[in-house]
Amino acid sequence: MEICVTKRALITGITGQDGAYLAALLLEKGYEVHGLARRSSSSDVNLSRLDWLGITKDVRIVDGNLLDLSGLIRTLRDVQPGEVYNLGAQSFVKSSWQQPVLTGQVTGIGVANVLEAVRLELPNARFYQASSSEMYGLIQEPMQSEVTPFYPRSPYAVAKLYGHWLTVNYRESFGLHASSGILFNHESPLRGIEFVTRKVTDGVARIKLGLASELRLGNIDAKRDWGHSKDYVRAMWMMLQQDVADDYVIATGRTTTVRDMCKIAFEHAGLDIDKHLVIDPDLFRPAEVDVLLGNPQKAKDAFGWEATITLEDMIVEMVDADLKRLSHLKSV
Ligand code: NDP
Ligand code: GDR
Repeated sequence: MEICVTKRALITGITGQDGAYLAALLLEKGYEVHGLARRSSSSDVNLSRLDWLGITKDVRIVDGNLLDLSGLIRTLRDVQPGEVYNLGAQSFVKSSWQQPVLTGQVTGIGVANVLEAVRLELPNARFYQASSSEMYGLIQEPMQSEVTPFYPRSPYAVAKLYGHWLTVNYRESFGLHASSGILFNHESPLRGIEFVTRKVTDGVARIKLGLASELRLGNIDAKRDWGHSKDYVRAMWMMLQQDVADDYVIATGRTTTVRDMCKIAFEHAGLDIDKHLVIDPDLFRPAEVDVLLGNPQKAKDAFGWEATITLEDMIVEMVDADLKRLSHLKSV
């Protein structure tokens, strides 16, 4: 294992899925890890994912918000990180139609705030932006790479596109070491319950335990290129270890329908999908991204990154984790 004792990182969005896995990876590598997190009225900060990974006590939480530029500047001044990972966002695509302005502010302008704070306070720090395959949207090409044109299909994707191009622009305008990772969907047992993989694995676990009888989904013909968050946070770190900053697609190179992903979960639990899956028109989106399939060749050539965890293994891990999590509620 590589140890770099002098390295210090700041992660925005540390309480989210990727923030937690990235924090664990950096701690393993000997980093001092600081995480920006916002407080809520019910708890100081949502530490449940860091708790799940057993790393809460090893991470230093800084109170802050992506909307507050002065707070970000002060945080960078106090923490002096060598690497800044901007993972914070309103990240649920469907919510972005309900909250387009908030999504624009947090997911778009939030990037400008972090980039400004880096430019003004720590221009030598390395910066990572969490860009998204959603930016491709209504794509024209069968496989998406760094040179595929973008056509965003949701307020979320429009906001991400702003953050992506601003990252490119700050690299070109000010010489910042700023990289944008165009990451395709990635999941884990720490995935938010509103996203389709976790909704499915949680739903299957509930049906198996007798706590529910059906699972309601929207468009199950949509296709996604799904990988595991653990693999994808490794790519973020690798990007910032390169001498020259650049943009990279991170994907598995395989696409699967929501329907086939569901089948893996139902089969693992020994359940008949046809008896439980219900299609609910209310769950369809105002505009859909029908198919995503990424080409990660550039990242493989530049720093040897490849996905190591298959969709099947990941869904099985997620179903088992949800069964364990819910077992105390089992109906008798
Ligand atoms: P999550 O939704 O799990 O985490 C989002 C994080 O952002 C949470 O820590 C949340 O904090 C924080 N956050 C939200 N609003 C603010 C704010 N105003 N100020 C500070 N922090 C805020 O997302 P993931 O971990 O799945 O994704 C990480 C990043 O990668 C996101 O930017 C996402 O858009 C992007 N991405 C994700 C992909 C995926 O498949 N997972 C693929 C491509 C890109 P809180 O806990 O308080 O809500
Ligand atoms: P996505 O992920 O929108 O791709 O964004 P999500 O899991 O929400 O949807 C994937 C596909 O499944 C279809 N679907 C459903 N989705 C949800 N959430 N709930 C349902 O009931 C349902 N039924 C069908 C959706 O229509 C869609 O086609 C994720 C987020 O993590 C973004 O932040 C990230 O940028 C992209 O992945 C890459």
